[in-house]
Amino acid sequence: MLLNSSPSPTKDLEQAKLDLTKYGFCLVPEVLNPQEIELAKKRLLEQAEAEEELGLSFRDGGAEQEIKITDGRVDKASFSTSNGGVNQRLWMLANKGQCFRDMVTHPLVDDLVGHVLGEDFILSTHSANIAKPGGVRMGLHTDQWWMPQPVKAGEDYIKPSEISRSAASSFIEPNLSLGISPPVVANCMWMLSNFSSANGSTEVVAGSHLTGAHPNQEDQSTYPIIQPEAEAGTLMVFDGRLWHGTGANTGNSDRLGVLTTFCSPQFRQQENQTLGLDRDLWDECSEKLKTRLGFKVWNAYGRIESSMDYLIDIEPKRIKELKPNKK
Ligand SMILES: O=C(O)CCC(=O)C(=O)O
Repeated sequence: MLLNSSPSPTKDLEQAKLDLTKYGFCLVPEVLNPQEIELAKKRLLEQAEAEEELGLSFRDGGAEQEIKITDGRVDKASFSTSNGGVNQRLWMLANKGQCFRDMVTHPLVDDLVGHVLGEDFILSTHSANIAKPGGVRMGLHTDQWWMPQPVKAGEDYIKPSEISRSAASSFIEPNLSLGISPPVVANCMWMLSNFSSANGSTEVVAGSHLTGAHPNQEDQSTYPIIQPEAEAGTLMVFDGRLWHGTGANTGNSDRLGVLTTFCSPQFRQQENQTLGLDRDLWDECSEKLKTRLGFKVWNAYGRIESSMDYLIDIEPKRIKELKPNKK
């Protein structure tokens, strides 16, 4: 059932877990103190400016932005200011500052993401979204749109590799007698500025995580969308099934948010954290961070050779084609 109310920000973690279960999200205020907010903001804005200067900046959310498809592939150049992009996205934050790496291993993440996914989970994507004035609604979606729906034994199903972001009708109106999929993703939004409906606070539909349905991509006008208003330093944790998306920024200031998305260890990470990690950071990564980045073998998955290896190395020993010496 879709709800028309929002949980209040709370520092009581038991209440936050109840909120996550009921509403699909919770808000914990003052998780980052004023110094931590300033540090993360400074690092983010510096990085954003440098990426812009170097032509590396990724922009979306433009009202007139046209996403070009060339030879069946999305043209990367579509995501630029010259093509009408507005909101600036920064990816692979694990490489871009200690303040961001600290978010991945934060004790509240253990507790609240662990409440949704269990003890073992890995970083799927660590990104920032600077929602800028003029940016339009992203549109509601879930963070596990690719999750196969429950099916009746022996009946036809959508082949897993053919599931698309545009949500087939069986995803929009699922057969609830078959049950619903559990969460396999949980997301953290670290608010680095005050979030309001004017500056594009994340749109959410409370209770949507328990409907088994995905939002209709064509028409979202009837959904009871809420935009939580909260102070900088607040952490919003949400269930991967929750309908959500960036709101339109109709104000005149940037909304700064960092999204740390986790998935359970049997799913593919959105950013390739193990290949993408800056090699120079390896020696300073704690075992906990390495585990979160996906270097820990999970029930023999993610290994290179022996399934008994606990962590894989960043420069693993690769056993190549061999021949015995004796012959
Ligand atoms: O920026 C936000 O508020 C949410 C962003 C989001 O939903 C996404 O990037 O998938």
